[in-house]
Amino acid sequence: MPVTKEVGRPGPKNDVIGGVPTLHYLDLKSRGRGQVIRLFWEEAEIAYKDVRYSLEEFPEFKKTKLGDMNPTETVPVVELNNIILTQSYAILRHYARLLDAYDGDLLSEKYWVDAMCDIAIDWRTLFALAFFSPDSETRYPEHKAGNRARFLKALNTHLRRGEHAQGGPFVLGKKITYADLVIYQICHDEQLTQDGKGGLREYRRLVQLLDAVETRPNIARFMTSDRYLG
Ligand SMILES: N[C@@H](CCC(=O)N[C@@H](CS)C(=O)NCC(=O)O)C(=O)O
Repeated sequence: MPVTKEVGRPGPKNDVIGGVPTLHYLDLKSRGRGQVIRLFWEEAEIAYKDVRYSLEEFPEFKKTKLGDMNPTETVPVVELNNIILTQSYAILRHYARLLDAYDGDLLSEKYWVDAMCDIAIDWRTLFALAFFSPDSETRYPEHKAGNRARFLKALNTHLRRGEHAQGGPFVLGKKITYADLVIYQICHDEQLTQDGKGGLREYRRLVQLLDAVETRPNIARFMTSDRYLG
């Protein structure tokens, strides 16, 4: 059976979003598309219920409960007050709008935040294809030298040049957004935030963003808690 944990105490932000949401996701330690939603809720002080499905039990639930909730039969799925939300990045954008935070104020800022997130989405798709491929022994190293290097360079260049990113450390300068968390999580899952970020020496502006995410008080507390599973 999936393991369910209640995380945090419901506070004012839960009132804003209408209660305590439930996340259904795979038990992939602190990794994957669902983890970004957990990270967002940790940052925003939203208490949540965390339901984790092991890789062994997922196929069964995909055909039943999860498939009923989500026609694409994928996770993450979020439930709150009998409303089901699917598609991880649409979920993050929805919560940013509900909180009126984490996605900028000006329309041009919102565009920029969405665009930076979309680059990380494209990167994650290629990462997952290579990493989980039956030929991962050859495909993942190819991905690291090819697509991954291309996305790192693109994100770093955008962050250096982008009008709204000037002064850093985040995608929107001083304001943290959901896109910072999405970028953080793909770098984390590619094992680039660990080991002193040694693989990111060429991407100093990106490292500035990652360091700033890690030192947000709520994120730092999470990363050093027993909820962070690596
Ligand atoms: N675009 C979707 C992709 C969802 C997705 O592919 N989820 C993966 C886990 S990260 C999944 O459910 N894989 C299992 C499967 O497809 O059977 C999203 O962002 O939510």
